[in-house]
Amino acid sequence: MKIYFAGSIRGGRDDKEVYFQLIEHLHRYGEVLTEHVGDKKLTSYWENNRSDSQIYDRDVSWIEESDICIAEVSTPSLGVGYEIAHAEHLGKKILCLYRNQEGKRVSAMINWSQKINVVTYNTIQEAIKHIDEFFLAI
Ligand code: 6IA
Repeated sequence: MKIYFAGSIRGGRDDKEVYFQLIEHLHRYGEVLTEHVGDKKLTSYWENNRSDSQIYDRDVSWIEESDICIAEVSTPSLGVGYEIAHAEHLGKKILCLYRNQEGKRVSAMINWSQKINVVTYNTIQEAIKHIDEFFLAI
């Protein structure tokens, strides 16, 4: 099973610890193609010397080769939204995890797509339970 995990990079790294923990958990289900999303040293400014074209081309081909796309969408990110739409267009199974936050709501474009499974959570344990249920159901 190849898993494409999406999480904010230039959109902001406030949830990097969450990404890291979810990716750790996803290892039990397969190969996570996008480990770097959970890299705690990666900031929205400093990346390595990859050009945007290299990032784009590699990520698009990884989405194509993945079996499943899991996105943590609590921190809004243009790139994550793009990846979700691309995965949806390719007919991939998609799970979006959104942490409940006072005064905020997940984008209607994600929440209301009939092809995307959107779940909300309060704790990492709840998010992990959602992931387990998702894998049980597929
Ligand atoms: O708009 P954002 O930067 O927040 O978009 C985040 C999404 O785009 C993530 O889910 C990634 O899959 C993808 N993405 C954005 N920047 C990179 C990147 N930078 N590398 C790979 N995917 C990226 C270089 C990081 C370096 C450790 C190789």
